[in-house]
Amino acid sequence: MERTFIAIKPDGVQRGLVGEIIGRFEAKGFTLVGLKLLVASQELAEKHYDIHKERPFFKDLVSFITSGPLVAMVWEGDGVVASARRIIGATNPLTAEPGTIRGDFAVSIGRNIIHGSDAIETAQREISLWFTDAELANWELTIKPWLVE
Ligand code: D4T
Repeated sequence: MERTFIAIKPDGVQRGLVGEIIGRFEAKGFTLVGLKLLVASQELAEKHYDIHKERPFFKDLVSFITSGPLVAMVWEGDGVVASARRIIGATNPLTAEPGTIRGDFAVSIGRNIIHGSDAIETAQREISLWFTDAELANWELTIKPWLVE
């Protein structure tokens, strides 16, 4: 079953949007299989954003993401990786569509509230970076027949 890594960044936590964001993924019909609140270490943040290490915003990005608690999650469901990206909206919140999380709650690219894996392979890498196997629950929604034909 497909899984994706979602993180509510320190700005989303500080702004009291944890419940709202989790609610959107729950209401959509995806399954929460991993959840924890933590302050990311410098090492973890640098590994997570390794792909951006040569970019001018890398230092600020790592410093922001380690600046306070974030909520790390793994969500499961058919097509969850691409669907979560649509629920989240464009990287720049000013161009993110209304109805998306960034479109509804953010105005700045450096404070865009939430992260979601951009591809299935990225999701696998990020899930194993942030979670151990023992921290992930294998379970099925009992209402699944009401969600999936
Ligand atoms: P993440 O990875 O946080 O889900 O964001 P995206 O997948 O939507 O966007 P990204 O990888 O291109 O950027 C990662 C992260 O860096 C911040 N950022 C990005 C920034 O501060 N300045 C910039 O110019 C860009 C491109 C925002 C998200």
